[in-house]
Formats: sequence, structure tokens, C-alpha cells
Amino acid sequence: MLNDTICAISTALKDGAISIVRMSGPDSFDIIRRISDVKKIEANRIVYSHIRDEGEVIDEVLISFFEQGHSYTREDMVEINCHGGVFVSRLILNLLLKEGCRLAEAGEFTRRAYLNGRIDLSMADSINDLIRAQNKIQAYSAIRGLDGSVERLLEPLMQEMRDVIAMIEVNIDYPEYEDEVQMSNEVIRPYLQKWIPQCKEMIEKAERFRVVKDGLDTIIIGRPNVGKSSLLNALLEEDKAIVTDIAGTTRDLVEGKVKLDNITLNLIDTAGIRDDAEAIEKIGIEKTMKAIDKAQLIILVIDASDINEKDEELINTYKDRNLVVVYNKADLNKYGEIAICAKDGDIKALKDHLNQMYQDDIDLVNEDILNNERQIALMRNCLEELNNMYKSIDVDTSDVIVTYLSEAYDYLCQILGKEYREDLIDHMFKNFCLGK
Ligand SMILES: Nc1nc2c(ncn2[C@@H]2O[C@H](COP(=O)(O)OP(=O)(O)O)[C@@H](O)[C@H]2O)c(=O)[nH]1
Ligand SMILES: [Mg+2]
Repeated sequence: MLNDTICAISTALKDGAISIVRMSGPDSFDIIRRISDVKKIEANRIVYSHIRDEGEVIDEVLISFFEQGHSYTREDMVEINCHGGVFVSRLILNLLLKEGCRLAEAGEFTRRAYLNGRIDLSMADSINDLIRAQNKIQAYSAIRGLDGSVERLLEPLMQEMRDVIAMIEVNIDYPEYEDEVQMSNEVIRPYLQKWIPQCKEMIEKAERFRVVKDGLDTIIIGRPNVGKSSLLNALLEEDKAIVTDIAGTTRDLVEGKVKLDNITLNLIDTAGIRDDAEAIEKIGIEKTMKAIDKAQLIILVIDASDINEKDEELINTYKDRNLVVVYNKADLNKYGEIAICAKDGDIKALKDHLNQMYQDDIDLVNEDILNNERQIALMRNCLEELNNMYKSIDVDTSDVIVTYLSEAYDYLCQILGKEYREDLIDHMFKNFCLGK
């Protein structure tokens, strides 16, 4: 129900100097008048006041008023800055509930902002991303999203699609209007030849950028004793994994996170891969194999002073994956393109290589881009419909062809949370003088 008044504690539920209790909906101003010293609501002002429960002061507060149309939710809103600490905030919240507010569900303020047309769905995604941001790039990209980057990205494509849909539909519904462009296959095909690569590029960039934002799941593998754990420790700059000269030391997966200049690695160090392992080590190797399947980047460590055919075999097995081969123990034998000495922390060659690999991707932070899994999945669906349409243009009639296009367009609307039909009908009436 949209016309009730909701409330929630918007700050974290722990001790702190100040908490914010928020209220949104048509009764917000009435309720605050009943429980505070405020008599006259002055919108867009902050006033000093007291919150009272049956006349008795329970807190000294600052109250902000936002009039409908000018608030986060576009409804009348009140924010009470009360004293922090869970107890006082809860007292005030309970008072609001007693006065007829309903406790907001998770995300409900933002949901109202969306339903009331203040933000689109991609911006709602960004609000969520911003709240959860863990690093500068995540926060920066969420801010861009909040500024409408996804709509900016999609709008030119959607505009063209709308035009084509509308024209095909006009051809179908009003064949007598011969002065409208006839949407023959020759006219439609070049559009598709442009749109399909565009969609592919948006997906590809979004996936690359996701790695920059969220880090790359990276696994360090190799034979026993080549220096995998030493490499993990060197990357983390701490002695996290046990290093010994006994083969089979590492059995469980050891994890760590390291931030390079252009990329964050979510690292896993693993048990060395060999065929003659004893029982416990074997379990470790099985875990390694499972983790390899899920990894986005494989760092294969080879002992440059002792290269053998097992190394060859590992290179061959993973050559089609995102694989980086490093030759360790450069102090004993300097070999290969990426030669390091993990024992001494000399791993610059590897760091440089990884930074180089993701050099271009970091620049994506300045581009308008799809921001998350939901948006990427919808774009994939859109692409699939466009591919279907491409297959269909020489075999099907216009009404079938336009169905694929409408579906594709609908997926883009879903990214922004727009109503497809409304949007399209609006457009058609603006651009075509039907029934003139
Ligand atoms: N000479 C030399 N020895 C190293 C280097 N890196 C690791 N080691 C040694 O190789 C042995 C195995 O190292 P470890 O990191 O446990 O290998 P893992 O079994 O692959 O995890 C240890 O004795 C390390 O000190 C290196 O760069 N040079
Ligand atoms: Mg180890």
C-alpha cells in the first residue's frame, strides 16, 4: 500500500552520538505535530524540538521536514535526528508506530522513490551499491549510476529501437499511409548489425569492469615446493601461509586479498598438485581442483631451478583459461618472461604484468556502463531477442519480427524499470499523427 505512512531507524543499530529516525507518507506531518513541540510545519527547514510521549520528554532532537515532491520518496517526509544509542531511537520508533505508522520494509523508502518516479530502477541499484561500497571504485561507479549513467548509456539505443518498432507497427496497422517509411528487411538489417555489437560491447565492458570493482578470484597453483605459499605471502606482505621445504605442506586452501594498482586479487593458495600424494594431501588436491574451476585467473608457479614434464602438463591443461605462468626461484635460475623470487619478496615482474593486463579496464570507471548482475542479465536477454530477430527477418512476417524487437526493447525498459507499453505509446503519439 502506497498511501500509508512508514517509518524506520535509518542509521546503524549500534551506539553512536546521533541516530536518524525517518518517516514518509501522508500522515508524517500530523504525527510529528502530535509527538513534538512543533506546531507549524515549515518545509525544507530543520528545527530544534523535543519528542514527547504523553507529554513526557524522551529526547531533545533536530527535525527536518521535506514536502511532497521535494523529498527522497517524493512524499511528505520527516527525519528526526535523535540521540544515538539503540534505546532512544527505538523509543521514538515505537512512538511513531503507536501513532499509526507502519514499520518500513527493507528498501521501502527507495522503493517509493522509484514508484513515485523520482529515480529509475538502475538508480535504485546504485543506491544499494553505494551503501555496500567497499572501495573507491565501487563508490565512484555507484555515484555515477545515481547520476543516471545507465539511462545515458541505453537511451540512444532505445530511441532507435522505439523508432523502428513504431515504424513497423505503423506499416502493419496503417498500410494506407504510404508516406511513412516502409520498413523492409533492407532497412531493418543495418539497424540490427549495429545494435547487436553494441549490446555485446555493453555486456563485455560491464563484465570487465565488475572485475575491476569487485576483484579477481585468483588461484595460485603448481607442483609442491615450487613456492606457491611464498608467493601468496609476498603478495600479501605477511606470513599468512606456512612455508617449508617439505612437499605437501599446504593442504587447506589459504585465502587473502591484495590490492594492486589496477586490480584487486582475491587470492587462494592451494595444495601442490602431484600424482603420488598421501591421503590428507589428496583431499587438499581435490579442493584445489574444485577451486580452479571457479577461479577467474590462474597463476601457475613453476620452479625455474627444477622444471619437469608435470609443469608442461599443467600449462597444457589450463592454457585456454585466464592463465599467467610465473617462474619462481629466479635467484637459482632466471628463466621465462615473468621471473620472480618469492622467497625474497621480489615479485615485481608479476605485479607489473597483472597491472598491465587490467590497464585498459581501470579506465572504464569514466564510462557509462551497466552496473551489476541484474542489468547484465537483462542485457543478455535483450541481445538474445535481437539475435532471434536477425534470424527471423528473411523468413517471418513483420508482425513476428516486431515481436522480437519489442521483447528486446522491453528488457532494456526493465533495466531502467520503465513501463514498456506506456513509454512506446507515448512515443508513437508524439511522433506520428495517426488518424489525422
Ligand atoms: N631459492 C628460492 N627458494 C624459494 C623461493 N621461493 C620459495 N622457496 C623455497 O621453496 C620451498 C617451498 O616453498 P613454499 O612456498 O612452501 O612452496 P609451495 O609448496 O609451492 O607452497 C621453501 O623452502 C621456500 O623457502 C625462491 O624464490 N628462491
Ligand atoms: Mg604451499
